[in-house]
Amino acid sequence: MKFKHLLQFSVLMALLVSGLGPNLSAKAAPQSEIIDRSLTYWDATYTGYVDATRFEKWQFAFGQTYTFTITAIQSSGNLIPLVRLLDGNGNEISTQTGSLTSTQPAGNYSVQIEPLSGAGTYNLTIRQTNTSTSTPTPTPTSSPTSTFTPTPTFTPTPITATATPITFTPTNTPTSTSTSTATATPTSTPQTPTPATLTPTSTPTTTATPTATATSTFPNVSITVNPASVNVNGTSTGTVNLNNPPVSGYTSAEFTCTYNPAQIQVSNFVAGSVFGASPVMVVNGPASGTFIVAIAGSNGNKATTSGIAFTFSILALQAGQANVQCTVRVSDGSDALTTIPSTPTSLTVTTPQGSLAGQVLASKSVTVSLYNPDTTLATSVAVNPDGTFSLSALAGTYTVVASAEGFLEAQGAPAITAGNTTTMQTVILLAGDIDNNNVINQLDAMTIGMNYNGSTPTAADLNNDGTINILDLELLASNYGQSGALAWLPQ
Ligand SMILES: [Ca+2]
Ligand SMILES: [Ca+2]
Repeated sequence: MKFKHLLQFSVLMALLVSGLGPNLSAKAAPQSEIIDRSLTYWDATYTGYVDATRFEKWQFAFGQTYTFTITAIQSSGNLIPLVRLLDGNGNEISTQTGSLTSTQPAGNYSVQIEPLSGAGTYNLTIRQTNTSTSTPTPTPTSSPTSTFTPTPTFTPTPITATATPITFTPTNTPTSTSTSTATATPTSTPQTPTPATLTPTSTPTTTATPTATATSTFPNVSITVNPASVNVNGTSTGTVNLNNPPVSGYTSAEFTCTYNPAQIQVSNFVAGSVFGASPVMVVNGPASGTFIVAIAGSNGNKATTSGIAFTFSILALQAGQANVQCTVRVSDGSDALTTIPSTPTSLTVTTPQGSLAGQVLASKSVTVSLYNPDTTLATSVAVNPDGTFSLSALAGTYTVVASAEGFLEAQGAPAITAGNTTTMQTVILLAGDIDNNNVINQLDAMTIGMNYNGSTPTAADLNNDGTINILDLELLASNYGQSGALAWLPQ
């Protein structure tokens, strides 16, 4: 954690002397007003606003040489900030878009922020980038005070800190049967934060302890989908549960829910029983990824215990994680709505896949390749030593080819269906097509003769023992005259 350092106490005095009047620069457009401001602390974040007619000049002073980086980052609007470093006389030292780094000796300076284009607010920081030769500047060690006239012995806070320590409210509420251990303590460090770089380092995690010894008691909503994973075009049911309503009960609840309409379709909203018999329910939408369900207990019925508020149907359209989240407001009958926490859900949508399996026997290593209808290769796999293989592919019809060097191929056209395994008949490849022209004939035998007792070409070593000889010729001869791919059928 860095601490902010006082840049120079004298800058405040300089400001008092210079007053608040505009200090026009030769760099400014004639019609532009320049607002003087002060840049007093290292690492603090200052906010400002500039447009075509308003520039801001931040004064600061160094008591020694510093290497530093000044950064202006647009925080609203379409502003592209220009950072202009000026010396004590208003002469330009350096100008960069967004950020600049410089080394300057003791003296008075200012940084002028102008729009390169656009207009809007920005966050400005000055950071010391090289402290090796520096005498440490005073370091804040105690809590801030709001007094505007600091003395070197105490430590004011930055004038404007845009990032304040964040207090987290856990959004993942445990389900009704789990221990509520969502005691995520926000790591708001009591030491001086570095505003521009303060990022929450701890995400509140809800540990659903299996050994549930207590039940969450705060009112909340949880959504579940069953099944939690479906294929494209599959369906699931969403259930929205209202948990732990107060004993005095809720008279109604409103669920404003969102989802990605490219991924899922929702429909068929059915009221549950948490509001008792015959609740009155209306549904707005679904449209454009949003629906609103409003349910009120009829004839004085209230939701006093946990239960199902409503269910809905989900049709999966596209693979991925489909989230459904709701903002929930409840009424206790006193004509006011209260928002209660709601835990979103996620439906896993998978692309329908199936498997192809089988066994191919040959004395050489075999590859099984699956081709799409357009003859492009979908996938391929080397068979196991025992000839078995299994591969996965999207549902569809393919051409499957089993091939081995020096062997005629086997070829089939299996259909692969989602979630199923299509098993091919066991096939024995025919040895002898050494030149791979789809026929076993005298030309293949000649290759064995020409390379007799050799080891290459390996296609001629049909029994895969490392030597081309009579044993290979035997294999070839047993299939002599065969041609074409073997028909390979599913079981
Ligand atoms: Ca051949
Ligand atoms: Ca051999």
